[in-house]
Amino acid sequence: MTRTLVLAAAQLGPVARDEPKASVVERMVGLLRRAHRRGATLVAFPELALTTFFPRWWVEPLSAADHFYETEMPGPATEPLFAEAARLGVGFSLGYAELTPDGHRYNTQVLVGRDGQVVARYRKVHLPGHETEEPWRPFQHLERYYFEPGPDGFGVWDAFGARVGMMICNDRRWPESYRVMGLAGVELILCGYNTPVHYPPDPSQDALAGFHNQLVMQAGAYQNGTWVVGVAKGGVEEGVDSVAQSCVIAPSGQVVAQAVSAGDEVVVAECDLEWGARYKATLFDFARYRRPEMYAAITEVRG
Ligand code: CDV
Repeated sequence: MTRTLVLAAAQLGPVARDEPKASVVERMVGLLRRAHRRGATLVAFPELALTTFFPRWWVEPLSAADHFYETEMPGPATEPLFAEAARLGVGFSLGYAELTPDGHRYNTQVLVGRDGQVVARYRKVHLPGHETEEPWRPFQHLERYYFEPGPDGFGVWDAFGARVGMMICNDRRWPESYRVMGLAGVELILCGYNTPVHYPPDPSQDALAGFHNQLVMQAGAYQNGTWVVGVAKGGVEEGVDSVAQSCVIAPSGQVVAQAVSAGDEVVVAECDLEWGARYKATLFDFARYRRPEMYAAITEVRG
């Protein structure tokens, strides 16, 4: 039996602080159509795709940033994307800032089926950065001010003929993210990101930003026998350069398709969903070879 999924990473270039959501959605609809023309039935968009990466600024009170959040999905801004995707019969994943009716704020990604219905919602588990303004930084990374850690953990859903999981940006650096989904039989992980090239706490990492981006996703794919799609909001956004390098990684750990620009770009790959089973049934036969009784520290000790 063969199961093939043609998927696309729809990379976005910079989104200015004053760019209206309607304009970003128009860009996304353009990318969706390009992906569809190239045969894709699933399109992955980046983290916080609808706006600039607003955690780079401190604003007080927090409610002054409410316009960056979505209170419904789909909502007025995103309806055109949902409508065009359903018309084309293309599903997608979309990262956005979520403000719930009871006032919770999450860094969220939804998975939308080919009929335009939301299939799954994931709220970012690992929130990087800091909680309060740190004036010494050239730009802020205030995810821990703007969002609460996702309370639901990592899910894996049956969709697009596959076992699909989601993670967001910093999650991709943590092996636990992949492993929890690997244990649930994940075959495809969709990961949107915004990654500044400059890392103020340790600038010696700057030159390695692209290397680390690929390193973690390739390792996670291989060690769990899963496809991984990494999709960036890249380029110089409000003066901050961010890693682009959107890519599709096979269960072998090989990068099979990659963006060549730091702007709006569609990267397409034909994915054999049976490929992962080869790893899961041999070298990474979890049931046969794992020793969970030896790994207790992973859940008992935080750091
Ligand atoms: N949006 C992110 O989660 N960014 C982090 C940066 C701050 C290191 C990342 O892991 O890419």
